[in-house]
Formats: sequence, structure tokens, C-alpha cells
Amino acid sequence: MELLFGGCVLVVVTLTLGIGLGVGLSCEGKFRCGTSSRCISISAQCDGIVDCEEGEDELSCVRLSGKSSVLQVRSEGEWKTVCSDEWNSALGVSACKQLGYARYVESSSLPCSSIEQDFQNNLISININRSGLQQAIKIHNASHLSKTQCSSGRVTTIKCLDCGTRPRFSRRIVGGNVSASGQFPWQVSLHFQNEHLCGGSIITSQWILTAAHCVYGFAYPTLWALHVGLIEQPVNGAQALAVEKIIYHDRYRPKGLDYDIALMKLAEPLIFNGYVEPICLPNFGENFEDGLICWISGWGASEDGGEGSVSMHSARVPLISTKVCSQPGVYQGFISSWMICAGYLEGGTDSCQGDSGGPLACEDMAVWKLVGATSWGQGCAERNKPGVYTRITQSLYWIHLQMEVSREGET
Ligand code: 4AZ
Repeated sequence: MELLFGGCVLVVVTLTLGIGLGVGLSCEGKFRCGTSSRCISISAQCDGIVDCEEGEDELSCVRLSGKSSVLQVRSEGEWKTVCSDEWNSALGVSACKQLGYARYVESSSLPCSSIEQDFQNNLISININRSGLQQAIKIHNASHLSKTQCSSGRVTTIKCLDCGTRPRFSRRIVGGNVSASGQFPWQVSLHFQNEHLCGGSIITSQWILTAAHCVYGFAYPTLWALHVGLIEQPVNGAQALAVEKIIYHDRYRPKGLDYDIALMKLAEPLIFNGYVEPICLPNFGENFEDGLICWISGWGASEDGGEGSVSMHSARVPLISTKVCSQPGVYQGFISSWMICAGYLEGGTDSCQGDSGGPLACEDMAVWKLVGATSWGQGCAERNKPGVYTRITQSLYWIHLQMEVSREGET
């Protein structure tokens, strides 16, 4: 009897401890500092005061939303759209810095009524005094006023990078499915120990986006060299670009298919010239419709198990809804929110080995946006087995966070 009682006490104690720890780790209703067990209240996140040891609570406090790149800041646990009332370019410079960009291009304003409904409801005005402007301010800790209406009736949109254009591409010279010079100026060839292994996309003058499965286990910068502005491989004599840092998503696992995203930071910034250009990242909440025609490109194999291609190939592929892509016979049970499918259920056109990490690019009002990064598929171009791409709108926080953290300490 005593033994039984003792056992019961042990079970109860273990359960209580376990649940207690579990709740502590899950930080329910609170913000958790990185991977530590420290939890802070939601209102302490993005309040301008560092609470976490590594300052994580003051990161990811800014985002661009919707098709017009409306600026939003996180405040008191909610995302709020910034009124253009007291806006100025010094704040724009800070906002772009907080998004991890090295530069700022311009701000503009739009009538509040012309943006997506979801972003119209929670508004905020940011005003900053002179001393704030002289310090390296973060825009979310500028003194601010929450509002239900912007006095000007207008909200702020910002642009941090000229991206997504193809100044050297002339439509007349496209032949077959070999890409023309300047057609995909954001396409990168990632060489591992002097061989093309994967594709990538230029997203800023210093950052290349690729797939985690391309670099997992090989995340040593000195073993890689990047090539940009080229059509033909091999690249004898062409200048190889050195990599400074490789970061892959910490939740990526080689046996899983989620979080298949990585960034490479270049040792020296790129100079854009029409053959080398960045592609735009999409914005938060941007929706790319099923059936939208997008493009894939790369030096991958022309058939499953085949050799890589000498010339960069490209193909038109329509986006496929997750509903269709998750049907029985297609990829039932495999398509998560981190993935987007594109291609043809009848087969015939697809990405393949060696294309991984490369762009799934869609043109939207004359601007090209990176909608996916080539990730996986069963075989290549098989019936009912379209290509699966890492969904970039899902990865935006991660991307901007890495770029923002990497810029800390820069002036
Ligand atoms: C690969 O192995 C790979 N058909 C990339 C894309 C696809 C399949 C395989 C999609 O890199």
C-alpha cells in the first residue's frame, strides 16, 4: 500500500513538473526569447526596450504588406499600418535597415481605402523628435500614437531596393527553352568544389536565397563559389564570387521537406548591370493565384537522373493550388504551408536535379517576384507529380530576420 502511495506521489510530482516545464517552454500567450526558456509579455515585444538577452524581442518589428508594400510595425502584440502623416525619409532609411536592407529607395503614400481591407483596420502614426533622428533609431520605438484613422487618410508605402526588372532582356531573342541573356538576371549558379550543384536567386546586393537541402552538411563558405550573369556552363575563367556566410533554417531536417530555405551572404556586394539584377521578395499577405503563369530556370538535368545542362534552361509553369496538389494520387499528406506547387499534372515540363534552390519567379504588374525556391518532387516531369517549391511568403520573417541580425553592428 505504501509502495503504491509512493508511486502515486512520484507520478503526480513528475506530471506537475513535466506540465510546468512544458508550459514554461511553450510560453503560452507570451513571447519566448529565442531558444531560451525566458518568456516576456507580448506587450514588451517591439516596445523599444530590450528584454531578451540577445535582443530578439526587438527584431522582426517591421514588415511590408500586400501588393502595394504598405509599411506595418508590430506594437502591443498587433501589426499596425503606418500613417503617412508624420512620415519622412529618415524613418524610411530606418525601416529598410530593420528589414535587413543596406539601402532605402523611396517612400510614398496611398489612400488608406485603396489598400487591402486586412491592413486598413489597425493604424499608427509615428513621430520622432530630433534627438531620436540623430541616434540610430528603430522606427517602432519612436514615440507613436495609435489611431483609428490617419489624419491625412493616407498610409505609407516604402521601397528599399530597385528589383524585379530585366533592363537587358529583349523578348525577340528567346529561342526554344534555352534562356536568353538578361532573361533571368537574378539566377545564380552555386558551385561546390568547382561544380554546379544548385541554383539560387539574388535578393539583394549581398544575399542569395537557395534551398537548405543544397547546403545542409556543406555549410562551409570556403567550399562554395557563386556565378552570376551567365548562361553557359562551365564557367572557365569567369569570376567566382566568394561566400562569407551560409545560414539555413534551423528547423530544416534532411529527412523532412519543410523549411527548405537557406541564405548565402556574399563577401563583396554585387554590382547590378542588367545581366545581374535582384528579384523582389513578395510582401506579407500577398496572394499568388492558382493558374498564374510563372517561370522556373536553371542548369538542372533535362530528364530524371540525367546530366546537368550546359545552357541555362527555363520553362513556363502555372501555380497549382495546395488543394489540388494535396489530392490523392498527387502529393496527399505531403504539402505543408511552407510549400507551393507549380507545373503540370499531365507532366512534361518541370524542374529537376540541379535546379534546386533556384527561382520560381512570377511577374506582377511589370515587377518580377520570387514566389518559390525549387525544393522537391517525385522524379521530374512525371504525371501527377508537379514540382514543389519553398513558399517564400511563408519564409519572409525568417529571411528578413537573418538579414536584420546580420546587419546589426554595421553603421
Ligand atoms: C532535385 O533533386 C529535384 N521535379 C529538384 C526538383 C524536382 C525534383 C528533384 C522537381 O534537386
